[in-house]
Amino acid sequence: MNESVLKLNTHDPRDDHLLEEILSGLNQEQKELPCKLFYDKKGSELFDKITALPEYYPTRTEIEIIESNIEEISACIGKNSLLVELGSGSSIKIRLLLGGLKEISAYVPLDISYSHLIESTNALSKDFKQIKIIPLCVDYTKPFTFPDFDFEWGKIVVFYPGSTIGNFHPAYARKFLGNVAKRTGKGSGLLIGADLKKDKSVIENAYNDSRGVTAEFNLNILYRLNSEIGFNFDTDKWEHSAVYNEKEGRIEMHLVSLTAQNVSHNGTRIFFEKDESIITEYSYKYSLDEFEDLIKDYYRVQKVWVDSNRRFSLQYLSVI
Ligand code: AVJ
Repeated sequence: MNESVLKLNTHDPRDDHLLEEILSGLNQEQKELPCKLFYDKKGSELFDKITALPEYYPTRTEIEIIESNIEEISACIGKNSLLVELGSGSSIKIRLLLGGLKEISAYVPLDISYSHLIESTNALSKDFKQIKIIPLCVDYTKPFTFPDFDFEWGKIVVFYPGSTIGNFHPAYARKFLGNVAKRTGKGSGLLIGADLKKDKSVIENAYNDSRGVTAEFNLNILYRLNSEIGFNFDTDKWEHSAVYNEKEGRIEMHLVSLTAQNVSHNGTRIFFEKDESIITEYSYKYSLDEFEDLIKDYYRVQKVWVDSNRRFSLQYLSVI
């Protein structure tokens, strides 16, 4: 077994209150389910398929930005840094980064899923034998402390790719990034991917692909609620919908009820009108100015890289 896996915090911090969260979301006026429910094994596979779709530009574009600017990115990260990734790096992005960086002190992936963390750590450590990898099993949205590392490092640089920040309401995103800044300290870095505002049709097509993979990804939530939580959703009576709300600057993913119907859980019934929807995800898009405004209380923008179509941005921010 890989030695670094032994250093894992073996407590799986997955939310014990998931059922309460689900039920309270389904009791709201506008019903809602947490988007973290997407990512079981099936959902993660579907997400990987999404990232390869011709319409889904974010992943491909961010990879292209990293590839074309690796020297500058590497210079921002600097030598001897502790590279901390929010979410464990199973993706090609962290591989590109680790392959292009000057000596870093260690790579520290944080992930809520213990098994995901072990898998990606094992895979990465085979290919990057010279890099110290210290996986930590934590819910990075909750307060946590880094262990006392028995080696020196220059500064902490947090890597937060994929425009995952776009899944939070802006007010929460601001608070969350503020907490990251407080935890890492003045002078630390944040290398973050943020999807940009652009033509509505480009955005909507990315979430309504012609092969229906995103629809399958969205509906997978209902299969999970049935098999893991004990709901009885009739999955044939639900439809995927994704619309760009221009005023709010966000994609809204919904599951739409095709008929009036009841769904029950443990004797509790939840009623849905025909055409009523459950919101499963927001994906906020920012202009560069809006994004700077979001982070300016905690960070200074040091560098912004965008693709030639100005669809996506990768930014290096430093904690002030
Ligand atoms: C990469 C997780 C931020 O909002 O684009 C893709 C997930 N949802 N298609 C995004 C997603 C539907 C996604 N994140």
